[in-house]
Amino acid sequence: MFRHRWNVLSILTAAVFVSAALTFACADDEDTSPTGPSEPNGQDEDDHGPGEEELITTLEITLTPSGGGAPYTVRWRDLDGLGGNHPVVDRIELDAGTVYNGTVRVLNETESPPENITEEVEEEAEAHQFFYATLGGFSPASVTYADKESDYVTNSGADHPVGIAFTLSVPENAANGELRVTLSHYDDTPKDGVNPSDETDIDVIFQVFVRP
Ligand SMILES: [Ca+2]
Repeated sequence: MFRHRWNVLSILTAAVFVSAALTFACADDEDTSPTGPSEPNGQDEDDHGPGEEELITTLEITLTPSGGGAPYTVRWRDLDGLGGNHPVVDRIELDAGTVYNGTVRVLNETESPPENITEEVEEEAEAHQFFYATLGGFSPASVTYADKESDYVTNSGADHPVGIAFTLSVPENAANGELRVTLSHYDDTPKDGVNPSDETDIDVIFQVFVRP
């Protein structure tokens, strides 16, 4: 009898611990701020409202030297979404002393054919913005926006950048480092063109190799 009761208590105790662990896991998942201390972890699982939740498996950047040259495409790809297998990430290789015209695309490659989610970002240009951070030895490089909301939608109010098109300037003193790309989604936070939202659709880091 005592043994049986102890077993029930053990199960209840275990259930409490499992429940607590799940609660912590959920709290961690919500911390996807691009400026926060959390590790970049790809797409989050926030509910963007009915019909708006999209899986982003792939972020693709195409860079073309502004002085001429072939376009160059790199991909961050995580086909099974958050968790599971690690993302497969191309290394970005650039030349010092070069300016690149850049574009970004986000895709859901679990669909066939792949769904181009960039089109939804364009349709909701006033509620989205890509942010680019140059990190480590690559921090002398800089990204400036090369688009506006009015390029994609009939704009109301201030005409903020969206960041689907951008210019990447790699000066002579830029070295190896990282490029972090985040896509902010503005549901509750007002978009001001400068500050990221507390809601992040995707958050990825590329290693960057700079040829001197
Ligand atoms: Ca994964």
